[in-house]
Amino acid sequence: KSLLAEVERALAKGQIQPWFQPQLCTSTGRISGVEALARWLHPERGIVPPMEFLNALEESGQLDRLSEVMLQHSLTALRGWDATGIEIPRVSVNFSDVELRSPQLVERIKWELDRFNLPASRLGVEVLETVIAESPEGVVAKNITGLSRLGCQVDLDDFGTGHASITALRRFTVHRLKIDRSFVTRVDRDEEQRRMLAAVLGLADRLGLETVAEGVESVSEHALLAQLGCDHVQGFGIARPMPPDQLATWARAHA
Ligand code: G
Ligand code: G
Ligand code: NA
Ligand code: MN
Repeated sequence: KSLLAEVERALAKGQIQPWFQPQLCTSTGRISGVEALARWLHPERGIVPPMEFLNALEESGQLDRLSEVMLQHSLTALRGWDATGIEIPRVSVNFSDVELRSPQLVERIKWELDRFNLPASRLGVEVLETVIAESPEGVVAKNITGLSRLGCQVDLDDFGTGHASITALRRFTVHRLKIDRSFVTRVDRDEEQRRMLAAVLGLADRLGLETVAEGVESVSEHALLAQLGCDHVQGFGIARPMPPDQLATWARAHA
């Protein structure tokens, strides 16, 4: 049987769900948000990472079904954390370029937020830097502006690898740059790497954008990022992505 048929069945059965990875504010040390990352909880194969099924869904034009599931599970998790007094300011969901070209995107997200009775400020949207590098005008820009007007925070993912121009950064209403893992790795041990990172953080600062470092794997990387003025940190060194109940336990212990 084909991978696609299997993925579709898994989606329908609820086997594909978000896990959540926390982001910490470097100045307060508190949780500033969580990123929702798709996981296929396969009955035989265990946890299947998104790289193994995203392509199949994209090729068959079904990424919108994934984001529907991701959005619904993420907002459900947020309501659950709220109900038990765990402060998670925001959950961020990844949207692919395909979805960012959907004319119904903003309406769909607004409808889900209303249905869950959550303000748009509780939802973050992660878009790849390549998305704004490719299409500075048209429906993608309209959607990003629309989401921003709605009150969602827009994060530019994998920043530094996607060749977005400074002009595009200004034209699109993005709020935060997620600095790609490749700029963060070994930053505590490599002077050249540190200069690159400082340059990216300087650029973000001048443009009035907040920064999130991805792939923070050690205490010394975390400390250096804080020292260099990076606003938020995310990575295995803080916590791995985890299911909602584990995230709750982690957040409680961390508070
Ligand atoms: O979680 P992991 O490191 O395996 O994720 C690998 C890639 O898959 C990352 O680039 C991440 O942005 C992407 N990804 C994870 N979940 C989703 C999702 O729900 N939708 C989309 N479009 N991409 C996702
Ligand atoms: O492209 P995106 O930023 O969405 O990718 C997020 C992916 O990166 C997640 O799937 C997550 O599993 C992975 N990830 C998160 N933190 C770390 C880390 O500290 N090191 C590495 N190697 N991968 C990480
Ligand atoms: Na992401
Ligand atoms: Mn990224």
